[in-house]
Amino acid sequence: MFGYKRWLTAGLLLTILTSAFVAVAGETHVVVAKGFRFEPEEITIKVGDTVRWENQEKRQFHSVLFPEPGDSAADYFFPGETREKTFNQVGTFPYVCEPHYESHKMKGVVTVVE
Ligand SMILES: [Cu+2]
Repeated sequence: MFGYKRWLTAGLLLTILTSAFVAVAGETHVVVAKGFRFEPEEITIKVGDTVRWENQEKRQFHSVLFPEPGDSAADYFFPGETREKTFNQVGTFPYVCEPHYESHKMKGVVTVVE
């Protein structure tokens, strides 16, 4: 007779638990690429957070290159485009804009804490 109430309660609990899980899944932090700089150049985030690089130039491409296998030096992103990376380990992770490191010292660092 009250079966549906249990079902609704279960659904409500599931919704709450799912919301909690999403909340701990991590935040997204924006770093802007503009004027041959990353802004902010240094960012501190928590484990599980994501950094999203947004190219806000008028007509200049950039890249986000971490010194690790799998990152392509030629992965340029253009005005209006973004790149994202999720960090699941504590540490300090420097990166460069590969085509503009020599000429403009275009670089940044992501610090990941517990
Ligand atoms: Cu660049």
